[in-house]
Amino acid sequence: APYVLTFGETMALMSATQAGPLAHASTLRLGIGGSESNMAIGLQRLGVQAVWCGRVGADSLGELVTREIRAEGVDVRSIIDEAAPTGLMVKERRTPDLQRVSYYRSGSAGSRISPDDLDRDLIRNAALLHVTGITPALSAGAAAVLFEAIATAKAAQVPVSFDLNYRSKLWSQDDAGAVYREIIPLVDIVFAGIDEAEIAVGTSPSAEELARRLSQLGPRQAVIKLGAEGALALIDGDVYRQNAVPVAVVDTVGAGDAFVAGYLAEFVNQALPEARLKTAAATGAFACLVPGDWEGFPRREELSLLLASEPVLR
Ligand code: KDG
Repeated sequence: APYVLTFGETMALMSATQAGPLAHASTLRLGIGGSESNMAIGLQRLGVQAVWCGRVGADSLGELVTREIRAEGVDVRSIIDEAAPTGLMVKERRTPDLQRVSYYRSGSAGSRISPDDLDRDLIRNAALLHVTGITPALSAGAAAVLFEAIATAKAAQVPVSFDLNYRSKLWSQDDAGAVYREIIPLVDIVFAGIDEAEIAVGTSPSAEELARRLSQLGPRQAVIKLGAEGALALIDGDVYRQNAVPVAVVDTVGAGDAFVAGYLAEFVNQALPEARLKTAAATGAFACLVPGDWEGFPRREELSLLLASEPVLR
Protein backbone atom coordinates (compact mmCIF):
# COMPACT_ATOMS: atom_id res chain seq x y z
CA ALA A 1 0.00 0.00 0.00
CA PRO A 2 1.28 3.54 -0.72
CA TYR A 3 2.81 5.40 2.20
CA VAL A 4 4.35 8.77 2.94
CA LEU A 5 7.73 8.69 4.65
CA THR A 6 8.96 11.37 7.02
CA PHE A 7 11.64 11.70 9.68
CA GLY A 8 12.68 14.22 12.30
CA GLU A 9 12.92 14.93 15.99
CA THR A 10 9.89 14.44 18.20
CA MET A 11 10.14 15.72 21.75
CA ALA A 12 8.26 15.25 24.95
CA LEU A 13 6.07 18.31 25.39
CA MET A 14 5.21 19.80 28.77
CA SER A 15 2.55 22.49 28.70
CA ALA A 16 1.25 24.79 31.38
CA THR A 17 -2.43 24.18 31.91
CA GLN A 18 -3.10 27.70 33.16
CA ALA A 19 -1.85 31.20 32.39
CA GLY A 20 0.95 32.54 34.58
CA PRO A 21 4.70 32.32 35.11
CA LEU A 22 6.04 28.80 34.69
CA ALA A 23 7.98 29.28 37.92
CA HIS A 24 4.65 29.08 39.71
CA ALA A 25 2.99 26.33 37.71
CA SER A 26 2.52 23.34 39.95
CA THR A 27 1.26 21.04 37.20
CA LEU A 28 2.15 20.58 33.54
CA ARG A 29 0.38 18.48 30.93
CA LEU A 30 2.69 15.88 29.39
CA GLY A 31 2.44 15.03 25.72
CA ILE A 32 4.62 14.93 22.62
CA GLY A 33 5.30 17.20 19.67
CA GLY A 34 7.43 17.24 16.55
CA SER A 35 6.60 18.81 13.23
CA GLU A 36 7.15 15.68 11.14
CA SER A 37 5.36 13.29 13.49
CA ASN A 38 2.51 15.79 13.80
CA MET A 39 2.24 15.72 10.01
CA ALA A 40 2.42 11.92 9.96
CA ILE A 41 -0.44 11.72 12.47
CA GLY A 42 -2.40 14.19 10.36
CA LEU A 43 -2.01 11.98 7.28
CA GLN A 44 -2.90 8.86 9.18
CA ARG A 45 -6.11 10.40 10.47
CA LEU A 46 -7.01 11.31 6.90
CA GLY A 47 -6.56 7.70 5.86
CA VAL A 48 -3.06 7.88 4.33
CA GLN A 49 -0.43 5.49 5.69
CA ALA A 50 2.53 7.38 7.16
CA VAL A 51 5.93 6.11 8.26
CA TRP A 52 7.95 8.14 10.78
CA CYS A 53 11.64 7.61 11.62
CA GLY A 54 13.57 9.33 14.38
CA ARG A 55 15.87 8.85 17.33
CA VAL A 56 14.66 8.85 20.90
CA GLY A 57 16.54 8.36 24.15
CA ALA A 58 16.56 5.09 26.09
CA ASP A 59 14.23 6.74 28.60
CA SER A 60 10.57 6.98 29.57
CA LEU A 61 10.01 10.07 27.44
CA GLY A 62 11.37 8.22 24.42
CA GLU A 63 8.93 5.43 25.17
CA LEU A 64 6.15 8.02 25.37
CA VAL A 65 7.10 9.48 21.98
CA THR A 66 7.18 6.09 20.27
CA ARG A 67 3.98 4.88 21.90
CA GLU A 68 1.92 7.99 21.16
CA ILE A 69 2.84 8.17 17.47
CA ARG A 70 2.36 4.44 17.06
CA ALA A 71 -1.02 4.59 18.79
CA GLU A 72 -2.20 6.82 15.94
CA GLY A 73 -1.48 4.05 13.43
CA VAL A 74 1.71 5.60 12.07
CA ASP A 75 4.37 3.02 11.21
CA VAL A 76 7.02 4.14 13.73
CA ARG A 77 10.67 3.27 13.21
CA SER A 78 12.29 4.67 16.36
CA ILE A 79 15.99 4.30 16.81
CA ILE A 80 16.90 4.17 20.49
CA ASP A 81 19.99 6.18 21.34
CA GLU A 82 21.64 4.87 24.50
CA ALA A 83 23.90 7.90 24.78
CA ALA A 84 21.50 10.88 24.71
CA PRO A 85 18.14 11.80 26.22
CA THR A 86 14.86 12.44 24.45
CA GLY A 87 14.48 16.16 23.79
CA LEU A 88 11.96 18.26 25.65
CA MET A 89 9.81 21.25 24.79
CA VAL A 90 8.00 23.37 27.38
CA LYS A 91 5.02 25.61 26.63
CA GLU A 92 4.43 28.45 29.05
CA ARG A 93 1.19 30.41 28.89
CA ARG A 94 2.41 33.72 30.29
CA THR A 95 -0.91 35.45 29.60
CA PRO A 96 -4.07 33.78 28.33
CA ASP A 97 -3.15 34.88 24.79
CA LEU A 98 0.64 34.70 24.87
CA GLN A 99 2.37 31.39 24.62
CA ARG A 100 6.13 30.92 24.88
CA VAL A 101 7.99 27.79 23.86
CA SER A 102 11.35 26.71 25.31
CA TYR A 103 13.48 23.86 24.06
CA TYR A 104 15.65 21.49 26.06
CA ARG A 105 16.99 19.66 23.06
CA SER A 106 20.62 20.47 22.35
CA GLY A 107 22.56 17.21 22.11
CA SER A 108 19.27 15.29 22.29
CA ALA A 109 18.81 11.83 20.80
CA GLY A 110 16.65 13.27 18.02
CA SER A 111 19.40 15.66 16.94
CA ARG A 112 21.84 12.74 16.59
CA ILE A 113 20.00 11.07 13.70
CA SER A 114 22.64 9.59 11.41
CA PRO A 115 22.66 8.38 7.79
CA ASP A 116 22.58 4.75 8.93
CA ASP A 117 19.23 5.35 10.64
CA LEU A 118 17.36 5.63 7.35
CA ASP A 119 16.33 2.60 5.37
CA ARG A 120 17.07 3.48 1.72
CA ASP A 121 14.51 1.03 0.37
CA LEU A 122 11.86 2.61 2.56
CA ILE A 123 12.65 5.93 0.86
CA ARG A 124 12.73 4.47 -2.66
CA ASN A 125 9.34 2.77 -2.27
CA ALA A 126 7.51 5.72 -0.70
CA ALA A 127 4.74 7.64 -2.47
CA LEU A 128 6.29 10.82 -1.10
CA LEU A 129 9.13 11.90 1.19
CA HIS A 130 8.37 14.83 3.52
CA VAL A 131 11.08 16.79 5.34
CA THR A 132 11.22 20.07 7.26
CA GLY A 133 13.71 22.85 7.83
CA ILE A 134 13.91 21.92 11.51
CA THR A 135 16.07 18.87 10.78
CA PRO A 136 19.04 20.70 9.18
CA ALA A 137 19.02 23.13 12.12
CA LEU A 138 19.54 20.34 14.67
CA SER A 139 23.10 19.28 13.86
CA ALA A 140 25.49 18.89 10.94
CA GLY A 141 24.77 15.16 11.00
CA ALA A 142 21.02 15.71 10.82
CA ALA A 143 21.50 18.10 7.88
CA ALA A 144 23.55 15.42 6.09
CA VAL A 145 20.76 12.87 6.65
CA LEU A 146 18.26 15.28 5.13
CA PHE A 147 20.30 15.84 1.98
CA GLU A 148 21.01 12.16 1.60
CA ALA A 149 17.35 11.22 2.02
CA ILE A 150 16.33 13.77 -0.61
CA ALA A 151 18.98 12.50 -3.03
CA THR A 152 17.82 8.90 -2.53
CA ALA A 153 14.19 9.89 -3.14
CA LYS A 154 15.03 11.90 -6.24
CA ALA A 155 17.11 9.09 -7.73
CA ALA A 156 14.05 6.83 -7.38
CA GLN A 157 11.68 9.51 -8.70
CA VAL A 158 9.89 9.74 -5.37
CA PRO A 159 8.39 13.24 -4.99
CA VAL A 160 9.76 15.29 -2.09
CA SER A 161 7.96 17.93 -0.06
CA PHE A 162 9.67 20.46 2.17
CA ASP A 163 8.20 22.72 4.84
CA LEU A 164 10.64 25.51 5.71
CA ASN A 165 9.47 25.58 9.34
CA TYR A 166 11.86 28.27 10.58
CA ARG A 167 12.73 28.01 14.28
CA SER A 168 14.50 31.15 15.52
CA LYS A 169 15.73 29.37 18.65
CA LEU A 170 17.70 26.90 16.54
CA TRP A 171 19.52 29.09 14.01
CA SER A 172 19.83 32.54 12.48
CA GLN A 173 17.82 33.71 9.49
CA ASP A 174 21.01 33.97 7.42
CA ASP A 175 22.08 30.41 8.16
CA ALA A 176 18.56 29.10 7.55
CA GLY A 177 18.18 31.07 4.31
CA ALA A 178 21.37 29.64 2.85
CA VAL A 179 20.28 26.06 3.62
CA TYR A 180 16.72 26.65 2.35
CA ARG A 181 18.16 27.82 -0.96
CA GLU A 182 20.10 24.57 -1.23
CA ILE A 183 17.09 22.40 -0.43
CA ILE A 184 14.32 24.13 -2.40
CA PRO A 185 15.78 23.37 -5.86
CA LEU A 186 15.77 19.66 -4.95
CA VAL A 187 12.09 19.35 -4.00
CA ASP A 188 8.76 19.13 -5.80
CA ILE A 189 6.52 20.80 -3.22
CA VAL A 190 7.54 23.65 -0.92
CA PHE A 191 5.52 25.09 1.99
CA ALA A 192 6.35 28.36 3.72
CA GLY A 193 4.77 31.12 5.75
CA ILE A 194 5.38 34.69 4.51
CA ASP A 195 8.25 35.29 6.95
CA GLU A 196 9.81 31.95 6.10
CA ALA A 197 9.57 32.52 2.36
CA GLU A 198 11.23 35.91 2.87
CA ILE A 199 14.13 34.26 4.70
CA ALA A 200 14.66 32.11 1.61
CA VAL A 201 13.96 34.48 -1.27
CA GLY A 202 13.95 38.03 0.12
CA THR A 203 11.21 40.40 1.22
CA SER A 204 8.16 41.11 -0.90
CA PRO A 205 4.79 42.69 -0.17
CA SER A 206 3.06 39.97 -2.19
CA ALA A 207 2.50 36.31 -1.36
CA GLU A 208 2.11 35.60 -5.05
CA GLU A 209 5.53 37.06 -5.77
CA LEU A 210 7.05 34.95 -2.97
CA ALA A 211 5.44 31.82 -4.40
CA ARG A 212 6.84 32.74 -7.82
CA ARG A 213 10.35 33.20 -6.46
CA LEU A 214 10.19 29.87 -4.59
CA SER A 215 8.92 28.17 -7.70
CA GLN A 216 11.65 29.69 -9.85
CA LEU A 217 14.15 27.80 -7.69
CA GLY A 218 12.57 24.54 -8.89
CA PRO A 219 9.43 23.25 -7.13
CA ARG A 220 6.33 22.94 -9.31
CA GLN A 221 4.17 23.44 -6.24
CA ALA A 222 4.87 26.40 -3.94
CA VAL A 223 2.36 26.88 -1.16
CA ILE A 224 2.37 30.00 1.03
CA LYS A 225 0.59 29.50 4.35
CA LEU A 226 -1.13 32.72 5.38
CA GLY A 227 -2.59 31.67 8.74
CA ALA A 228 -5.94 33.36 9.32
CA GLU A 229 -5.78 34.65 5.73
CA GLY A 230 -5.73 31.16 4.27
CA ALA A 231 -3.19 30.18 1.65
CA LEU A 232 -1.87 31.00 -1.80
CA ALA A 233 -0.36 28.39 -4.07
CA LEU A 234 1.43 28.44 -7.38
CA ILE A 235 0.94 25.02 -8.93
CA ASP A 236 2.28 24.26 -12.40
CA GLY A 237 2.22 27.98 -13.14
CA ASP A 238 -1.35 28.63 -11.98
CA VAL A 239 -2.25 30.68 -8.91
CA TYR A 240 -4.77 29.30 -6.41
CA ARG A 241 -6.17 31.11 -3.40
CA GLN A 242 -7.80 29.45 -0.41
CA ASN A 243 -9.61 31.18 2.47
CA ALA A 244 -9.02 30.02 6.01
CA VAL A 245 -11.90 28.37 7.86
CA PRO A 246 -12.76 30.87 10.63
CA VAL A 247 -12.42 29.37 14.12
CA ALA A 248 -12.02 30.57 17.71
CA VAL A 249 -8.27 29.97 18.08
CA VAL A 250 -7.00 28.20 21.20
CA ASP A 251 -3.44 27.30 20.09
CA THR A 252 -1.93 27.73 16.63
CA VAL A 253 1.12 25.52 17.29
CA GLY A 254 0.77 22.51 15.02
CA ALA A 255 -1.66 24.21 12.63
CA GLY A 256 1.02 24.47 9.95
CA ASP A 257 1.73 20.75 10.23
CA ALA A 258 -1.98 19.97 10.00
CA PHE A 259 -2.26 22.19 6.92
CA VAL A 260 0.61 20.31 5.26
CA ALA A 261 -0.94 16.95 6.18
CA GLY A 262 -4.24 17.99 4.62
CA TYR A 263 -2.54 19.14 1.44
CA LEU A 264 -0.30 16.10 1.11
CA ALA A 265 -3.08 13.61 1.89
CA GLU A 266 -5.00 14.96 -1.10
CA PHE A 267 -1.84 15.13 -3.22
CA VAL A 268 -1.07 11.44 -2.73
CA ASN A 269 -4.75 10.71 -3.44
CA GLN A 270 -4.22 12.58 -6.74
CA ALA A 271 -6.84 15.20 -5.91
CA LEU A 272 -6.85 18.51 -7.80
CA PRO A 273 -5.10 21.59 -6.35
CA GLU A 274 -8.41 23.11 -5.16
CA ALA A 275 -9.20 19.98 -3.13
CA ARG A 276 -5.67 19.86 -1.67
CA LEU A 277 -5.98 23.44 -0.44
CA LYS A 278 -9.53 23.04 0.82
CA THR A 279 -8.64 20.05 2.97
CA ALA A 280 -5.47 21.82 4.13
CA ALA A 281 -7.48 24.83 5.30
CA ALA A 282 -9.87 22.58 7.21
CA THR A 283 -7.16 20.49 8.89
CA GLY A 284 -5.26 23.66 9.84
CA ALA A 285 -8.40 25.10 11.41
CA PHE A 286 -9.09 21.94 13.40
CA ALA A 287 -5.58 22.09 14.86
CA CYS A 288 -6.21 25.61 16.21
CA LEU A 289 -9.16 24.49 18.32
CA VAL A 290 -7.16 22.33 20.76
CA PRO A 291 -4.17 23.17 23.03
CA GLY A 292 -2.02 20.17 21.99
CA ASP A 293 0.15 20.29 18.85
CA TRP A 294 -1.71 17.48 17.04
CA GLU A 295 -4.51 16.08 19.20
CA GLY A 296 -7.17 18.17 17.45
CA PHE A 297 -6.30 16.98 13.93
CA PRO A 298 -9.41 15.69 12.14
CA ARG A 299 -10.30 12.27 10.82
CA ARG A 300 -11.52 12.33 7.24
CA GLU A 301 -15.16 11.89 8.24
CA GLU A 302 -14.85 14.89 10.57
CA LEU A 303 -13.71 17.35 7.87
CA SER A 304 -17.29 18.24 7.04
CA LEU A 305 -17.89 19.37 10.62
CA LEU A 306 -15.94 22.56 9.95
CA LEU A 307 -16.41 22.83 6.21
CA ALA A 308 -20.17 22.84 6.75
CA SER A 309 -20.15 25.12 9.75
CA GLU A 310 -22.30 27.85 8.22
CA PRO A 311 -25.25 28.73 10.45
CA VAL A 312 -27.95 26.11 10.22
CA LEU A 313 -31.48 27.35 9.53
CA ARG A 314 -34.14 25.65 11.58
O1 KDG B 1 5.27 22.44 14.24
C1 KDG B 1 4.94 22.41 15.58
C2 KDG B 1 6.23 22.21 16.26
O2 KDG B 1 6.80 23.43 16.60
C3 KDG B 1 6.29 21.33 17.42
O3 KDG B 1 5.39 20.29 17.47
C4 KDG B 1 7.69 20.97 17.81
O4 KDG B 1 8.91 20.12 15.96
C5 KDG B 1 8.76 20.98 16.79
C6 KDG B 1 9.77 22.06 16.83
O5 KDG B 1 10.92 21.73 16.59
O6 KDG B 1 9.45 23.20 17.09
